[in-house]
Amino acid sequence: MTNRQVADLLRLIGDMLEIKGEVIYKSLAYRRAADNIEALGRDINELWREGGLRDIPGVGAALENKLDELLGTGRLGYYDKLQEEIPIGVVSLLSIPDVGPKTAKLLWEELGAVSVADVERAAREGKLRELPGLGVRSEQRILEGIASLYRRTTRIPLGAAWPVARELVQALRSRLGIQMVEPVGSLRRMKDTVGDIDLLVAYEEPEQATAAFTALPQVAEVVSHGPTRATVILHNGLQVDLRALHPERYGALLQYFTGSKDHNVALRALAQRKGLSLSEYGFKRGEEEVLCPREEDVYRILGLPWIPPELREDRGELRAAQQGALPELLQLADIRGDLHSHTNWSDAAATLLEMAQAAQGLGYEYLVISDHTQGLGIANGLDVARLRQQRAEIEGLNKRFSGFRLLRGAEVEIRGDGTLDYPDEVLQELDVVIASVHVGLRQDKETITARVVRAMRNPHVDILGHPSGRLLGYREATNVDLDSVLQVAAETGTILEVNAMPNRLDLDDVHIRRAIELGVALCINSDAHSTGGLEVMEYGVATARRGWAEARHIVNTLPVEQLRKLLTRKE
Ligand code: DGT
Ligand code: CA
Ligand code: CA
Ligand code: ZN
Repeated sequence: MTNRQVADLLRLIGDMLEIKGEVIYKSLAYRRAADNIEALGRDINELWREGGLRDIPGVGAALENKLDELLGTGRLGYYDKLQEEIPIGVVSLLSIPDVGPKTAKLLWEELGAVSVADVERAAREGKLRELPGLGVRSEQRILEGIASLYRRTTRIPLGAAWPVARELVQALRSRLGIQMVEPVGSLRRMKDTVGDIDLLVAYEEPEQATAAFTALPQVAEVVSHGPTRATVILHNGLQVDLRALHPERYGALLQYFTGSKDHNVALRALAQRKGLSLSEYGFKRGEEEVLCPREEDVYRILGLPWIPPELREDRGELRAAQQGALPELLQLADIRGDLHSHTNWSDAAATLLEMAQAAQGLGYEYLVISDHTQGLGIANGLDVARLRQQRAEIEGLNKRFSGFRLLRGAEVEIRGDGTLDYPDEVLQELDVVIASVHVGLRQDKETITARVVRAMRNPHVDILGHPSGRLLGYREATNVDLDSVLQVAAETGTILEVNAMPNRLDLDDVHIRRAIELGVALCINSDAHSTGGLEVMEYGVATARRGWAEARHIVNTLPVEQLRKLLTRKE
């Protein structure tokens, strides 16, 4: 289980206890522990193996026992018991503004409501006003709350959804020997956030597949279940839609459910111009059916090459396909190294050697160590003396490696006025300088843009880290004018980072594409704060693919000597 999953489960328990009517401090304790686990910055499983769970603020003996059970077995008896008392759907009522635990309990006990939709229906029928303590006004407020909830939509970061989908796909494969099962929808298109997890299965007996799916141990609640489709909520709160069908139509349905809607609309229009009609079941020419067992068939019948899912956003991919001008997209295997990582010299968990070994394990030829600098006190940033000590240790380690090297770098703070946190003579000693903004994020557009541009004009700055500063689902991008940043990057030869952390994915796909058009060099970095953190590279690569990136656009596909030459081009 990931930290996020553990945290979500603890929050869920907090909510359930509140609905149950337990004393409030119990719920608060679970929520506090959840926040601290999410903010841990290292893998809770590692901490657990080291016996260090009690180091997490808010985790005492009782919670330690529960976490021990959860991390060891993947299950929690306490939660299972709570679930028998309170359906997960009742907890989901708390997401309605103005509905607290007492009201949720009331709606459930009096009206049997186990979903937001149930409450909406009851409110429209005027049933809420009848309940004790509620009235016409509260009924109205709850309806308004539901409307605002639908507008707000909480989306899930790709990096949180993908491992869950992979696990489900594997479970279906091993249970039924189902071979044709794939994530579809925005997940297959590798969008930075997804609304839900969509899965598609081809099986001779579709009903068996949907039944097997709803019986998976990951499933907490079955929302709906028919012969060819099912919608469930998992223990971690994620919603999964599954469609199952006979294999002969798999290609057409795979294409349809991958989307996007806009891509599909454009594809159907193209079919119509060719005298065909295209639906999720395949093509029709008049009354004659043309089945598509493979997805390639759909595109082939329209005279097109297969289009990678990441490009299917109706952003010119059909025209490019018609002209034979689709990009040869970057692949994870093209990546030769990682240009941004942290160690226990600043705010991360692993040692230099551990990070180097993990990078070698991924087949990398190089890893840049880029710890935070002195100005970022909360991250234990390095002053110049410690930076030089670290450098000596890196040089010592490099003598022991063959076919791999650590590069000396730093993630240097861009101060409020655009000056950097180390003097130029120190920056010049480093192989790689990443300049990043971590504080003063709320400056107005003009100020923050001038600040970033000033840093980019420093000849020692190689890379601008996480350029927009967004944190998905948590913080909007800063006011920085990315168009100006892209222009200056092109002009100065500054490399822009695609930060692969699942809550960043920054630059995003749209700006990656724009950067490539302007001839700006890009790199994709994990920004790892633990050895496992290196593995998020795949999400950065996926985002770059959505921005039409080829290997030649990404500098960390270069062998180390060519990379080092490139890194001196500004100086
Ligand atoms: P999401 O879940 O908001 O991240 O986005 P999607 O793209 O996964 O959307 P979702 O889950 O509603 O539907 C999955 C796919 O099914 C979608 O990408 C295309 C197809 N689809 C769903 N509804 C429609 C529709 O009304 N028209 C067309 N053409 N395709 C649809
Ligand atoms: Ca979806
Ligand atoms: Ca869906
Ligand atoms: Zn960093």
